[in-house]
Amino acid sequence: ENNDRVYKLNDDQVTKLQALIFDVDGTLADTEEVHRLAFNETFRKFGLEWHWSPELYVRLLSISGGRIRIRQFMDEHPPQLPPGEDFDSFAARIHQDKTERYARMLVEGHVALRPGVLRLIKEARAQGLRLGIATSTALSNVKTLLDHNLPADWESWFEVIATCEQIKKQKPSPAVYNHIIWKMGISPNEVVAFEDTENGNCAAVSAGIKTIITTHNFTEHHDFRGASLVLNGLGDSGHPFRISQGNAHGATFVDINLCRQLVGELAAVIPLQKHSAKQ
Ligand code: XBP
Repeated sequence: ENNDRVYKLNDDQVTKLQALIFDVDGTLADTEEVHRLAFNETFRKFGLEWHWSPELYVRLLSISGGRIRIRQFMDEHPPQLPPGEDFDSFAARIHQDKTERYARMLVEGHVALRPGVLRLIKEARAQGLRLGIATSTALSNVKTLLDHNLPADWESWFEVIATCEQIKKQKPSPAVYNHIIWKMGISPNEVVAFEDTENGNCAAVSAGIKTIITTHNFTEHHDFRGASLVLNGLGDSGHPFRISQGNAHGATFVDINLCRQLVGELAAVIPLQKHSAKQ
């Protein structure tokens, strides 16, 4: 009877999950508050009257990349320039000091990975999935965070680590994601990306990648249109996530199975609804 046949798509018709790509700040770990404190301590050291409150920082996070964030802030709050400096060189010098300060604070603060991050990365590795990092921060900041939160060989876990040093166009541009997909030689619809900001979500979605957003207090109000899931975190067994957008297919925490479902891999068997007699 045709109506109750189950159609199984053959392998080359099914999109298979190949890779997970992680943003860093706010996604792998709750680092934005440490960034904010580092910015403010550096401003004080440079004698600047600037103070980025949490409320102001929420708005400033709409600019990806700390140096550009400082430079744009300068336009509205022009500082007394030291001799021989222009806005660009002064912003770069301030940002360099902030980056060195941030590294110290990250280590002293023992900032840990967000719940579920290590579990998901290990599960992905165990299933042979490829891993990438797509971030607007500096490679040195990624190394500081992961040197203190992952085993010593962690760099070999990530096939591509794309940072603000290689990718000049920052999020919401899709450039960083397009770069990783190209380097990996895979299709964007075989990937799930993890982000925490509107810019990050825009960057991945416009690269054709499904996104899982894990929000925090700096970004929970952001507009995440186009995201597959918006959650308060990855969750863990016994610690279910809270969903604010999207369909988790009954899952209560993010695992590889859920990622496979998001790319459509596990929908390969499409049970046809029995046509009701009265049709
Ligand atoms: C987050 C950013 C970064 C940080 C500050 O990067 O936009 O600019 O806020 O770090 P992502 P820097 O979410 O892409 O990881 O000062 O090093 O930019």
